[in-house]
Amino acid sequence: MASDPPSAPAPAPHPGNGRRTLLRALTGGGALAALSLSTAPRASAAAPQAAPAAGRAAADPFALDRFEPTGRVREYWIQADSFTHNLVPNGKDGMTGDTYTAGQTSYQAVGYRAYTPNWGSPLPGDPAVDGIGPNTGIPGPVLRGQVGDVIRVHFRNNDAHYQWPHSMHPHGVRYTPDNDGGWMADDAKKPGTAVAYGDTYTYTWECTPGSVGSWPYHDHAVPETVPRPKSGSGASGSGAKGGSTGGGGGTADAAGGGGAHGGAGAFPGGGPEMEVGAVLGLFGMIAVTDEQTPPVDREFVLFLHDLSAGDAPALQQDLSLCNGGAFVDNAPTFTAKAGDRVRWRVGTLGNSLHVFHLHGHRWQTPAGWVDSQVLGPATTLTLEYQEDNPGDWLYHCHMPAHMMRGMAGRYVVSG
Ligand SMILES: [Cu+2]
Repeated sequence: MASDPPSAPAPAPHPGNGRRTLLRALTGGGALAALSLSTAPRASAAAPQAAPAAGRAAADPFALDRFEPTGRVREYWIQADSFTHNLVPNGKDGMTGDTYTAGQTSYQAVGYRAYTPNWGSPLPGDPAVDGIGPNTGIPGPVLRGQVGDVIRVHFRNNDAHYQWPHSMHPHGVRYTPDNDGGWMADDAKKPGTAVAYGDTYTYTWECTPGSVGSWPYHDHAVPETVPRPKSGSGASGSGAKGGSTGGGGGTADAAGGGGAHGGAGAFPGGGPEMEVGAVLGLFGMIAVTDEQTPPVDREFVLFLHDLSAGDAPALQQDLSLCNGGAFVDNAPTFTAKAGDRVRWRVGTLGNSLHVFHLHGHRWQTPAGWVDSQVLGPATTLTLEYQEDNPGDWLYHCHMPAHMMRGMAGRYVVSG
């Protein structure tokens, strides 16, 4: 919960074809700085009057990414909760017609939820463009700040099921080592890196000019091993569609190669794993804006991630997920209407490359207009456009195996 309501977005005029527009749809903040440098000549040619990016370091990679505080503190009370989660709640793959029982697609999840102060009670979902989102746990609440703001997260570990230590590690914002949340065996007592079940920790993160964009946050605590069923179960049984666990089958994933813990390809599982909490659901989005961030009518947060029967033995097969849902109508259905200014914040986690593809729409990048973009693990894509194409559209990962395992959803635009 933000102690200061987000101030009204400064209605800076949309900079048309200027440099900033060209930079709007880049992957991540780090990539933004690098790419902006390489594309500056073209952008300058298109808009010679374009002013330097006020408040951001994008134009000059050696410029100081200085934190100049606004005095605003965005305060959140976040809890890691464990719960039973069904990845296919309607029991059906809306694209192929295949059906599933709840027992085949449910597992013990852990997710971040936002609470009232002192973790009193869960906040209601807030789908507004400056809201926290559904707050159902996967993904966690959207944490928001403007340049110069401090994001202060009061974290409590309430993972009653696994009772593992957890943490919160942010990307994109500025933080000191005590606010990093990344556990290392050679400094195992480092504050905030392994918050025990029942314990709390407060993280302080700063929103610098270089923080503008979309960034993941996720569990980065001690490696843990998912408990196995006592006797052989059908968890990675034969015939599971697209299955890659059990050490046998190959996978169509370009990013294969894992396998350190006995699982094949993109889906590990079977031994101690760093970030297994994030695999099971402990992740969310940080959204940082500045005066140049265009106001929008609709904003969608989408995570492309996956879950294997190796990491969630109750599953019948590996699933590829959108915000904790597999297959059309289980993955989120996003809605807009013609004329809306729309922003997507797309993030990824896991071991695979994903290709975010949106039917019926295009967005601008330094390389030109696109309708698909490749994302590696823990990278993000922030894209904006004005909606002009009513219809019942698909969004999906364009890696065919991922789409078949569930990484597809609807985007419905009314006229
Ligand atoms: Cu994919």
